[in-house]
Amino acid sequence: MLKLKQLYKNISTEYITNTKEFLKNHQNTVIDTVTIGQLYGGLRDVITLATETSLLDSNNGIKFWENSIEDVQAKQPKTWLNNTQPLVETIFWLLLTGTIPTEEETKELATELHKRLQLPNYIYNIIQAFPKTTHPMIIFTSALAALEQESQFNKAYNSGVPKNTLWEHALEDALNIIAQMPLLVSYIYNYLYNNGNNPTPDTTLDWAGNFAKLMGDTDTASNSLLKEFFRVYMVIHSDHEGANASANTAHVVGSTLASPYGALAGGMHSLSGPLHGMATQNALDWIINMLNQAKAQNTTVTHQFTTNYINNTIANKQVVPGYGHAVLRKTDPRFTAQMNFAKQNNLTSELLETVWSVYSVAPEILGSIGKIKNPYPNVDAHSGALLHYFGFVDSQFYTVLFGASRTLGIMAQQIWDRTFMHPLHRPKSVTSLWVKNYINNNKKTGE
Ligand code: CMX
Repeated sequence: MLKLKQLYKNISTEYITNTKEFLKNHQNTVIDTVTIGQLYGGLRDVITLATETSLLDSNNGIKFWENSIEDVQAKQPKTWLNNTQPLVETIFWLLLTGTIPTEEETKELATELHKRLQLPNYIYNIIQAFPKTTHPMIIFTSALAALEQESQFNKAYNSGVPKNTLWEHALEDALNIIAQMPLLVSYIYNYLYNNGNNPTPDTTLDWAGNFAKLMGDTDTASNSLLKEFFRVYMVIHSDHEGANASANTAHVVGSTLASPYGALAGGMHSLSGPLHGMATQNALDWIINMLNQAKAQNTTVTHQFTTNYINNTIANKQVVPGYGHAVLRKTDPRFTAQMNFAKQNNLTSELLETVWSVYSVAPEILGSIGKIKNPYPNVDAHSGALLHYFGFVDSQFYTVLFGASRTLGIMAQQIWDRTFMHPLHRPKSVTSLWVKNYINNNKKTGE
């Protein structure tokens, strides 16, 4: 048995047994209430899910189990690649088991993923059937939905396996999906932007190193800058607790016992909205548009220019992409991690400099508007400028890259969901008439 599977089985069995035993006498304990403001306000702060893989703190950002991004960077095992950034294998291992793998375990997982690195031919045909003007997220989500044909989970369910073994089949699908991701994403990219030229995979590398190669990295060093970039990029985007829009969507779909492929396809549709993952595309386009406007006016992006540009965006009833967050109330550590990566590697470009100069003034400007709860940048404010630096200039593709990374967290969550045997996710909704009656009746009864 794969060491990851054995370890997960041991850890999750003990964890879930202890948790269920602890919860047995607390079924009616109240930990949250809902106000009318929250009911009509996207359920902000309402606890609706228990998800094990990560937890988001409004001031300190994401922790994968107990580990911040910096902790993962500090604790990662030494590997055969001379890398400085943590590997996808390391973060997936951590998300699934709450432990940091050894070098040997990392290598075993990398080898296992390479063994599963293949796509059925019909997926290539489906991708090629799309006009090249199609948004890449439409191609990506369509391909994921089509790949459900390969689901081992569905086969097992339909053959009548017991419910308490479904997690094993979710794990099978998860490993296949993660392994397939570099081929799927690079194939879409090369089809749309690289005349269909697909580099050969390099299975001596890790997941992200091989992905960099498939995306055009010509530097053969195992720790080339692009490989290191994709390592850190994939790690920081991998998971953002369970109730963010895409993971939550995947949770709901998976709770119907649709396969991990179906859950992921649903989650990726959710990621493709401009208030969520599509903000990564919009944020770079917004910065480029600002630079173009400044150039057209023979000026530079001064404090006053940025203020006017932001105010115009708001006056046009649009959002400033890459700023604000439903949970975070400080600068997103994922923004900082990318800025640190760029500065530590002496990366400079007009776009990077502009992202940093906007960061130095935008929080004050956005804060002065009054209504925005978090005037600080989120992850999406930065990633586009770095991707552009590495030659990925087609911003429409950025959400697909975000999706490839978020697959890691969503897959780990699906496996935990099936191991916990969480039931169908089906909360209660009410009508506004019901709400009015409830308020009126409570007033009458003085409650
Ligand atoms: N620019 C302009 N207005 C903003 C804003 C921004 N960046 N962020 C929030 N606001 C506005 C809201 O639209 C809302 O306005 P109305 O009252 O007129 O409807 C008001 O400020 C209050 O919103 P909030 O409570 O601060 O923010 P929410 O929790 O409702 O929304 C988010 C959070 C992320 C959707 C919002 O900040 C936003 O639209 N940001 C820009 C898009 C973005 O970067 N999304 C990516 C988030 C990270 C990710 O998922 O990848």
